[in-house]
Amino acid sequence: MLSKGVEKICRDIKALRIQGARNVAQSAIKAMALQARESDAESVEELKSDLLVAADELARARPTEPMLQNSLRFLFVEMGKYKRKDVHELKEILAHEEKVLLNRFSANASKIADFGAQEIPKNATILTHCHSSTVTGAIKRAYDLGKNPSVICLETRPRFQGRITAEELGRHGIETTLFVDSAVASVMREATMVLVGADSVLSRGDLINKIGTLAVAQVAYDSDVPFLCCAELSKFDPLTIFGRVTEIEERDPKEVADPKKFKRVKVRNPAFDRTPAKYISAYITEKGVVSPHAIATIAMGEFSLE
Ligand code: RUB
Repeated sequence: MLSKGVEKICRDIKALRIQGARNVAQSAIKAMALQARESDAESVEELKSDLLVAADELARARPTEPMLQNSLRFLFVEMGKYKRKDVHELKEILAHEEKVLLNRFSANASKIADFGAQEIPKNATILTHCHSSTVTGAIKRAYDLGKNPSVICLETRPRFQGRITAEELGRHGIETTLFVDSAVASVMREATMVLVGADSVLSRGDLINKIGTLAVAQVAYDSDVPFLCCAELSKFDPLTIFGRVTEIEERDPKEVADPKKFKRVKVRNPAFDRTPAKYISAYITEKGVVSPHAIATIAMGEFSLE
């Protein structure tokens, strides 16, 4: 049976109370450990079936998140490596693997912050879109190293995650300015570089990220402003190598406009868009700065398809 705690985490992910690919993946791993702790299964088979139900619910809470799916897959692969004796032992394995994965997430975020900070020139103005914990980590690291960055945040309609970025960076002491999304073409000339996060990285090096990222990338390209993406390699979607087409999540139109006020208007709310590799100068990963054309090879070396 699904634990109440896991049900709540799924609801919070769907409602964007937990947002950003990394936070979603971290919460899902914590949810799996919670499911194991709270399960009253009496046999290993029962516990495994509880865990599969939880993993399925979590994976479906945000379908466009390879980091979530890869992390859940990793958990089951690791669990399969142990010779299980009883329910108690399996629960301990889950608790141990939760720690391993969470530590890996934070170590990788820290490495990307280091590589990202290296890429940020002194006194740079960085334009960013939405809220990526990986991007804010890199900008804060650059600031802590005395590079004096300033930041242009786009608000990111309809849920305004850009405001979360602006507030977080402002609190850190970084000079931050908030703009509406449609100011991107006007304000790009003030930017030294663009830094965005990733939800999914595809086999040809294309990027899936918050809706509006493609427009930012095209404007950056036309303005000769480098467009870099901070992405842990677990954002890579291995199934795109075999031709899987990434489906873009369409969220409730109510997030955009109240349907009662727009009775004869169809409102749509795609959550993400795809930025082709040709607009992307480089990916900043935990292994270093990588060209979009090399990212699939490097990512595939990092994790298996089991
Ligand atoms: C968030 C978003 C972020 C990526 C990367 O969208 O597009 O850029 O998820 O974030 P939403 P991170 O708010 O819909 O989840 O670097 O924290 O993984």
